[in-house]
Amino acid sequence: MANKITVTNPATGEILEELSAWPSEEVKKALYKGYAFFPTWASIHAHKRSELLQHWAIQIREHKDELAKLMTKENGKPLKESYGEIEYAASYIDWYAEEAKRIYGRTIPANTESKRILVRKEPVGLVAAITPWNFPAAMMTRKAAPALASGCTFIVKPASETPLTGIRIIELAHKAGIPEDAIQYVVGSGKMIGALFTESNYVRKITFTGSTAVGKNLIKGSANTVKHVTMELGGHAPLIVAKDADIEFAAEQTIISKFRNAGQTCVCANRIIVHEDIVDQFAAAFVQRAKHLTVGNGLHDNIDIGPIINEQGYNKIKEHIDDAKQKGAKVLLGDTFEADHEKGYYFVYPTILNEVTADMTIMHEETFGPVAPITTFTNIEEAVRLANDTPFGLAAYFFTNDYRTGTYLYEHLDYGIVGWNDGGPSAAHAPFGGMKESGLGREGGLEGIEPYLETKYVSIGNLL
Ligand code: TXE
Repeated sequence: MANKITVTNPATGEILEELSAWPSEEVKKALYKGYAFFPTWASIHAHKRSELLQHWAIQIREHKDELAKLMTKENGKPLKESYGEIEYAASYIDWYAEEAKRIYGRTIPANTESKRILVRKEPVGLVAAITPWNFPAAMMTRKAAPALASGCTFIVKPASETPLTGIRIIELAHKAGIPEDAIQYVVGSGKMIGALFTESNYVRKITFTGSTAVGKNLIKGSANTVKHVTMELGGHAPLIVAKDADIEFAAEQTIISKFRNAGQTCVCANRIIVHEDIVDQFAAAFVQRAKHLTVGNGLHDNIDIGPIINEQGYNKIKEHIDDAKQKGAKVLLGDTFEADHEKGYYFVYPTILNEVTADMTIMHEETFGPVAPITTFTNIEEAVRLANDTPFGLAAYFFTNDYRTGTYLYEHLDYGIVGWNDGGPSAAHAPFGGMKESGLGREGGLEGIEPYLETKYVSIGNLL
């Protein structure tokens, strides 16, 4: 039913909860509340806001067992990854609790004795966020924490597949003492709520993580009221293994980058580009590790790869594998599935494809699944050409122990995040985000608070 959001466990198909989608009048009321409360929240001094954020992080950590289980139930990821994400989510709050106290202005020397010029940083206003299902906690806190830290009020629509973790985290914000109108959630379809958010004059900023197609719509929708936008969209990460790389280390890191969250991450390695002289050695080391990865219900012990989020995601993964096989790719591992369309669960075993070529869909579209396509290069310029041959520009990885090759690569890769001998570079204290069609703006680090601030210049005259 359109007015119900049915949350299921993707590992079993079991219904976890049915939430009522909010009628548009309720969503509008919530937007008004956030708008009306903004001046109050913005005027609370920075040290107090910082303290409230710290209490929120404490609440999240105190409830980590409950939150991690809830996340694994609704998203499917292995419990150990859910625990990791809860800590990662709290780390954004830690970071922005500190940054709240470091929002500085400037004074500019005037060109006459009778004037003074000040530059102030002020919060933009009510921020509306739309978050995805692949990281139900961290994608929310990395938007909410800088918003609240800077003095903005915040409202979020969590992904319909995984709203429960996000809702619980917001309840914990209230429990920590953050006023209810400063941070709110709404429940409903992305399309309906997205339109209400973009049309609303109360909202000054939209922040979104999700598909490039939806991101483009939100940018268009925001144009009418000239809202600020931060967009963290799809990726198609290349992972280059140079001839001189430590092959065992590169294989180990590729496992982390590729198979975390069943390959359903925007930064996961999607195109593995290996020097032709070492491809057999690398592929053997990679397969050797991948074949030990266990697949199953993330709540069970020792599971490495959980289910795919839904049938749509599963079908896309299958199509990419079938297309690659038809066009001549060799299956080194996997191409194995366990699905029950009636019950509604979908598992894909780690799959490694070799001899992948540029004409295959998997080389052009984000697969969002545990599938690793391998292709080769002959010289480093060709590796860069292959890596940059995409409209996306989120994350790229390379493995080399040669500093000249490494320097050439990080200078020439058109990506917002580059991992050199590092398959997992994300951190709350670093600016995360993409170039080209992977997005606008950065989240995390010093850069992550700027998009929530306006710059006001005050010129004071007649002082003599
Ligand atoms: O994304 P959507 P989906 C990519 C990935 C994946 C594909 C589709 O390739 O296979 O997108 O996933 C809300 N207006 N990523 O369909 O639809 C939706 O309710 C406003 C990459 O799940 O973009 C959810 O809250 N909002 C990505 C959020 O948008 C709308 C993470 C994301 O869902 C909307 C997720 C609309 N018209 C998918 N339609 C990443 N960057 O990590 C949906 N939504």
